[in-house]
Amino acid sequence: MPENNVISKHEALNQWVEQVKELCQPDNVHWCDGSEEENASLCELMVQSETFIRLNPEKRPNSFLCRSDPRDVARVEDRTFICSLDEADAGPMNNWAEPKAMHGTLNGLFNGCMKGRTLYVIPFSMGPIGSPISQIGVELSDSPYVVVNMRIMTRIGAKVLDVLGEDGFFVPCLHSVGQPLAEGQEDVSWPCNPDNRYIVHFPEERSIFSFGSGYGGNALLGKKCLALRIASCMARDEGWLAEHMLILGVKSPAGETTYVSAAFPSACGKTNFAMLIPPDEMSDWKISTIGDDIAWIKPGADGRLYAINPEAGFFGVAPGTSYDTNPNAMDSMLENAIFTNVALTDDGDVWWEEMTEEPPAHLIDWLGNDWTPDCGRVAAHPNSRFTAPAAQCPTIDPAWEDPRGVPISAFIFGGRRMHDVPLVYQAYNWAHGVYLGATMGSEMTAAAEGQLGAMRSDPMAMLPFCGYHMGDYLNHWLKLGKTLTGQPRIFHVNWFRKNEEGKFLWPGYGQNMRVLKWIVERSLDRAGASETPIGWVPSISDMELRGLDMTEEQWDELMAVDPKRLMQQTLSHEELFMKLSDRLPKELIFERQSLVCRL
Ligand code: O2Y
Ligand code: MN
Repeated sequence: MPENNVISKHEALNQWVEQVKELCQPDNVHWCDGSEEENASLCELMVQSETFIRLNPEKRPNSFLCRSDPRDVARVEDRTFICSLDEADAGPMNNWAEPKAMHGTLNGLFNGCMKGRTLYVIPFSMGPIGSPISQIGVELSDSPYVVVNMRIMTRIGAKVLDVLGEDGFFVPCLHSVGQPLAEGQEDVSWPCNPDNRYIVHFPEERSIFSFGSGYGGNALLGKKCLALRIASCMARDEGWLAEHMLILGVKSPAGETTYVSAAFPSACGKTNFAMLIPPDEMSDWKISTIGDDIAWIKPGADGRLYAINPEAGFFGVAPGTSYDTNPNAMDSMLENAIFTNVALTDDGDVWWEEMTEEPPAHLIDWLGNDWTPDCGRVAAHPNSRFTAPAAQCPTIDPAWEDPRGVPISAFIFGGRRMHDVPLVYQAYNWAHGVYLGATMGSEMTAAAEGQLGAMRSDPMAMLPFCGYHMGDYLNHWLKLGKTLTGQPRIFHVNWFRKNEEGKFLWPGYGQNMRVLKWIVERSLDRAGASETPIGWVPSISDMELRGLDMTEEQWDELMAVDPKRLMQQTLSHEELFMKLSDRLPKELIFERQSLVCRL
């Protein structure tokens, strides 16, 4: 590792690093400066240890493939804990453990857990360095894979320590793969401890501990742990929003950019939507990307909401991503990218399902085995990922690092719903919009746990990511809305409706631009709509459908609402409402009653 001059003047941080060193007993401590040289040296170290495979530099410069332990391939919701002082504050949707007892458990686990390894100190900023909306974290990790991924996903290094100064606030994040090495013991390529995983948040302390996993959201602690679970608690206490939302800009032919933020449950195409390319007939409209997963949103002095993307990269699902579905994502990962659990081609590049129409004749699959198209197995793991710098995205918005954030004109909620839910509709007002967000959900895909096709209720796509009681969270949304003079309009979309033959009624992808245009124009009071029991809906004449081969009958089928079925659906929210009943805002019960009456 190259020598560096990273020196922290922050007494509390230095003391904490000393304490962790005593407890975890690493062989070395390295303070990360975030430099190119440091990154190159860590990548080379991982090539030597066979954690990384260097990809063909002519095809994919400065990029690496990594294969995880097959037992460590995704977030682990059942091992994720919110340790609030009062169990009731964690709410019924989170796993809770008593904080003192959990600290005891963690102390036992972390004791000596870094023997034979290096402890990396990773100061990171969520959001542009120095923005008033940004937050600083420091992750202590024994995984070099975490360092190089955090370097893409956040802003790391000495410049963060400069902002932190002598007494700035930071969120301490302690991570270990949980596999110490005895004297002389050889390491494995992906150390982890799958039988002993703990992803733990202490909301009052604003601290995070993660043990036993090296993968994604379990280990890159700036993402789901800090930017959503801990930040949602900060946002509640300080009057802002930390949301599982993409942010995009829509530039009209007149050159006016309107920003919208959208929440979809995990694996519902957020990255594709954030980088959408309009269809040919609408090529005078442009989409720009601020972020694909998380939004931090604060009220401005003018009564509007302003959003930043706290992240600096994309940790996107690889399978299904292609030059057909998302050319901008494909271009974002042309170089300086890390691929986890995808397949390796014979010429040293990567491949995954649906990347190309024809699969290569031979691959090495995500488990390191030979693979051929007829072998009956997938080549890439369904949750395999690319880590790519946001700055490499061709549609990245010029204001994506503006420390003030961008003004939000509309919120969009959506899910994967095969039946009943129309393509798009607009809430009557803020409280109705919060009700739509609260009651949103998705039908489970094969990749998700649970019964195929069953509805999973996922309020505002925050079910796995809200660091406190969901009833309090919805109340926070309602309260915040009342303070705004420039409330964003709220919409619900469903790209996934099917007809009786099981065929999609809407083409999706770039064609979603047509829906976005209506949403943006409604937000600016420039588009028509009809009032219906569910909200404002576009008539066929309100939508730009030029070039899309869609008949009036097909449009009606796409937008149809069967009052009986909708009533059933509305009543099925009872389960969620009962779960939250002790803290469910009365306004939402009122919204439900009003909907029932309208139906
Ligand atoms: O499986 C993981 O650890 C990644 S989960 C993830 C990654 C990027 C963006 N969103 C998600 C999610 O689960 O919502
Ligand atoms: Mn996500």
